[in-house]
Amino acid sequence: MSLLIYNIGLLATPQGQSARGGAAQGDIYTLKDAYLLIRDGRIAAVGQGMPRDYEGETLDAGGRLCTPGLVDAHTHLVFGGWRAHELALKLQGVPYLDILAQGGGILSTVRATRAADEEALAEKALDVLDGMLALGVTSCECKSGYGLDTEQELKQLRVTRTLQDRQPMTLVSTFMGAHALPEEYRGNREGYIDLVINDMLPRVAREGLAQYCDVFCEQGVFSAEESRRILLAAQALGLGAKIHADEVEAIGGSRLAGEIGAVSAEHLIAADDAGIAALKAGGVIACLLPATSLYLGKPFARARDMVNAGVPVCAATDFNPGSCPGSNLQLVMNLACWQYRLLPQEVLTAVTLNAAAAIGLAGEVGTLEAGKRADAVLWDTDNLDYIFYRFGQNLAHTVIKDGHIVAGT
Ligand code: IZC
Ligand code: ZN
Repeated sequence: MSLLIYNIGLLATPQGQSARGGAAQGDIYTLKDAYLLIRDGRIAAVGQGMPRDYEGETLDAGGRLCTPGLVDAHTHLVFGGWRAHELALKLQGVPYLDILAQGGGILSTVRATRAADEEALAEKALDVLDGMLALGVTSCECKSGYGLDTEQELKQLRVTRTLQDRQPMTLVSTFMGAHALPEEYRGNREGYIDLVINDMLPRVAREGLAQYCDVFCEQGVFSAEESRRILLAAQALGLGAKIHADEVEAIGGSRLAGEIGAVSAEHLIAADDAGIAALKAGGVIACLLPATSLYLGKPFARARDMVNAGVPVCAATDFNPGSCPGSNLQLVMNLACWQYRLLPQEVLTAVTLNAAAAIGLAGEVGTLEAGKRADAVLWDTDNLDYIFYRFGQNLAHTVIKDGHIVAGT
């Protein structure tokens, strides 16, 4: 099986198999009048003009821009219900953490997720994945965290596993049992942390249901010390560590991420200089979620300072029913330019190579280079700036996953 995509007006891609920070984050390789030769779902060659003696299927790119397939490194994809009933409260100024403390927010989604069967959860998630694919997203991370007991967390993770066989996108699964304290453990924090560490984590690891473990390290949710215990236990079982850090309050999450060598730290809205230095020292990728800042009416993370400090920055949607009920990574790309003041080249790396690295896929996807999986997007333009300049409609023309056209024409 081969496919030659030719007449690419501009091919633009980061290069390499690991996250890029500092000046290297904006280092994009470009090639005009390019082709992409695909064999058996992988990139066989990238070149200019036409390859010699090619016989096989072809696709005329029509002079369009071609980039790597996008990677969404942070979603809470699988859940029951929505939280539209909280909209009026939010508009009246009730803070996200107050709604949670009153038994709403995440806990509302926990009730709806527990009540849903696996097929209903899967169909709902498939619908979202379809929309993401059409926008050019070819790999995606999915967190659990709406079960909050062993069977229900495993149920959510099993749904994610079945989704891999039901649609083309590459999925990476993250266990997030420490997303909130469930209502039945109110007044018994230790009991729940013990359940996460001694019951959930070993089962998740044994059944191979997740590659990463994430914790919501936040005022009133899990403290830095509790997060440390959970993430160290996860690492001891071979899972990579991720942490929701400094989303609302800086309570030590970014410092902890650096100390334990987390793969990524998420949000970082409130991260200070010491937090940024800790990320740099620990080789942690900053996974920033600007659509959540927009939706919560919060400040935007200090992305420019992070890039300048040499921290590799990734940008993702945070798709979830509470703080970001939208899954449009193209909007995130636009926000990353205008709210973070990152350049198009830096943002392209943030949503491809650095995002791939944040979910352990940098050897496989995230760049257009020989040997990698053939995940690419042809855009409705011939230049890179355009896809960061326009916003509000889908600019992807054709989406290619593992060498197959999966969306567009
Ligand atoms: O359902 O509110 N921040 N977890 C931490 C979320 C947002 C998801 C949610
Ligand atoms: Zn999140």
